[in-house]
Amino acid sequence: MTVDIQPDRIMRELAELATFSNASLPAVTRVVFSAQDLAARAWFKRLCVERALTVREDSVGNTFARWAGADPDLPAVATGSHMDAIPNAGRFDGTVGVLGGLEAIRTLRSNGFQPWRSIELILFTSEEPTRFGVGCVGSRLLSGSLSAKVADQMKDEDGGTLAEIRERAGFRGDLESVRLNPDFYSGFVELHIEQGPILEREQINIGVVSHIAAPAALRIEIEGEGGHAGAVLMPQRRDAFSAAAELALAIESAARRTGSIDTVATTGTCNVFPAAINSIPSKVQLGVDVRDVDLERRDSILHTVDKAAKRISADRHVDISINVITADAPAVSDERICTTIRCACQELGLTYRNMVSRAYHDCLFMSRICPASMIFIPCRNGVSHRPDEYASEEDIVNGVRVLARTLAQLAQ
Ligand code: HGY
Ligand code: MN
Ligand code: MN
Repeated sequence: MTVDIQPDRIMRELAELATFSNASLPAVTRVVFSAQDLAARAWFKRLCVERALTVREDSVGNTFARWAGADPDLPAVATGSHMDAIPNAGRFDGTVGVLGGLEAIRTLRSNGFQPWRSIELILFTSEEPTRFGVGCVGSRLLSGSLSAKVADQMKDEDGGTLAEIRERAGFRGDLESVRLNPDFYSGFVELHIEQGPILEREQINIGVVSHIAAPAALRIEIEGEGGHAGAVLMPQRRDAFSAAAELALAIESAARRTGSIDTVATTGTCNVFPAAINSIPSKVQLGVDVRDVDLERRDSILHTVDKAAKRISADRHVDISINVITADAPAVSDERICTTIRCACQELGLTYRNMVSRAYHDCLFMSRICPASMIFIPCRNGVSHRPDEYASEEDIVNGVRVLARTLAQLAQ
């Protein structure tokens, strides 16, 4: 089966999607349920309707575009990704999987392919943790990995709850209804940029994702004592920021010391109060991200963070509280789907290799309810979550061609 993708169409759509943003190009900012996100969703739905796909949305805004198969009662094969983007991001993270999925479906259809199983393209809500502090909200709810009640009470930095914000965005109904049964899909494949340097460095066309690393997110509150930066002498201080800095360094050194290159830890956010140059910080809030492909090693870091916090709290007479926001298990891809992806690469004459995804994706949660895997394409210098994130037309087209063949094979 020939799978001749129209490069200019998907490149044009990726460029158009990048304009739905609160940043000036090449940067993209598209926070979930912002006006830009809602405009991008409406644009995407129009594309799906134009392609005669049946579109539905659930009560958290996950959007499903279905190509009915010859036997519509069989569990469908699914693909998809996200369109929300963190502040000052690039334009390929997530969007290649959403528009690439649409392009794969259009191409199969125009080549006269008729799937036996339906093929469903999913646009997941809130893959990025930007607004509610939790990543993959849509796919967590869909897979039963996040309680509907807890989700609806999640708040953004203005104190708005998910319940209020999704309602305002037009997504009503009980969040419980988002959850899908484990046998709802027969398989899921996500196309995504690697967000790392390996494929480009090794000059390999396609990554077949065998594992997705186990992510954890912590919110750490440190409370000391404020005061005048000139009048309070050093021995009397209980400086919350100095304690936070010591803890951040302890977290970094714990990740460096596990003996494995697969352990990573990042203190990504730091809010200081009252944030005045001549006032000793009385409160600090840290956002910490810890990951590893090995669950035990990832959890050993969480344990080390806890111990370091107790030591620093005693040494510096500050209070430290750690709130584990999420701590997820890793995902192991389905071998049958990985083999199907590898066969597609061979048929297309593309080089490929197995690899770990160090970023998390909606596929991490889809793997909780159906066999799943991912197709990676190279991105320039491995850069992502930055305006200079870039994937070439050739690599995007390769990824879409492999996805199209894989979906066709799985939908037989
Ligand atoms: O953080 C991640 O791994 C994903 O890009 N949201
Ligand atoms: Mn991302
Ligand atoms: Mn992503």
